[in-house]
Amino acid sequence: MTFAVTSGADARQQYYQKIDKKNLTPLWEVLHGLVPPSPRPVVTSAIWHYAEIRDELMEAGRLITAKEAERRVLILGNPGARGQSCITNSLYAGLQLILPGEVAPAHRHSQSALRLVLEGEGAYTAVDGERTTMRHGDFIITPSNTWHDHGNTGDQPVVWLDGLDIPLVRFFDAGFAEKSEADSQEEARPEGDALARYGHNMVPIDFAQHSSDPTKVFVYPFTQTREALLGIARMPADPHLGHALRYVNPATGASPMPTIGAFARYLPQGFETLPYRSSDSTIFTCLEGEGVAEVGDSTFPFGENDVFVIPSWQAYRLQAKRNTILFHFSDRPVQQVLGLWREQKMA
Ligand code: GTQ
Repeated sequence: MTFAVTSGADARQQYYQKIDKKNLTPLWEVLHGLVPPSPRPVVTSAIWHYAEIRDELMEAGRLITAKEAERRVLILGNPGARGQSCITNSLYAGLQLILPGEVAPAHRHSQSALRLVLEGEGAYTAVDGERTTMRHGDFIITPSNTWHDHGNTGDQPVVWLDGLDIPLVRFFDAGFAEKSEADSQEEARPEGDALARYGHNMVPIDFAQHSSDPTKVFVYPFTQTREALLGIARMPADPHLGHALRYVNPATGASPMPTIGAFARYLPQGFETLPYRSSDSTIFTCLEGEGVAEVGDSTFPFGENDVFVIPSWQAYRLQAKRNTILFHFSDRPVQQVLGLWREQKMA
């Protein structure tokens, strides 16, 4: 026996209005949006040219102190998700300025953060009682719930890129934060201690770590990254990626922090990647050189310290006009552990 559907569009609309009062909605009106054949990111591709925003950042330095602001940061807000303080659906990025003599007071939060130093020397980040001096291109992390403060003991403004998993933690409603009573942490270990203990392909003799724990190494000096990239460049590059490396927790091989993956690439002058896409929306920064990113209908020429974002599953190509080093970060380790991550290397 079959049941004939007799009612038309009006009857359906009346029905939808009626059930809405009981917080019910029909799946069949939204199914294809909920379960799309491939990702339909809300965020768009975009670029921030450092030379065009540096003046605004320095102006913020005349309007508010780092201490008053707690963190003097201009958020890089994705134009497709205005007002949501995110650069991708899952990640946040901003440019942080700290002027000579200033401190950004100690606090901790469940959100994980990375820093990539763009301009200036003489600042430090302290993580759980150990300071590290910040130099151009250094990749520094403050894993979930670690105490951290920043200071500038030099004579130049220092700027770095902040990358945090703020939207991801917001999605889970799992955000906790607290301020320290002291602005700056007491030094518990001398600078370089963590790198010496954990960062030389060795770990303390009785040390064991779970694969999802963050790394004890909290600075990845650019001198080492650069040396590694140039070292592998004596062999042929991957046609889709160039010379590409991934930052790891050296004790486990996993991502330095469980929620944010970080990567570095070297593209020799004249190198052009073949089109590539992956399901992790990705934030790129150019540390050295210059080039062009082609994504969809957009062409983004980029130079040193420029930041650009490629949404999930949008094919892109990179061309290097000079020898170019790129840093990038994304939520890839989260997608991988959930079995969601995909990539496609295209012809
Ligand atoms: O340095 O702790 O850009 O808590 C945003 C939130 C930086 C930080 C940001 C933060 C921080």
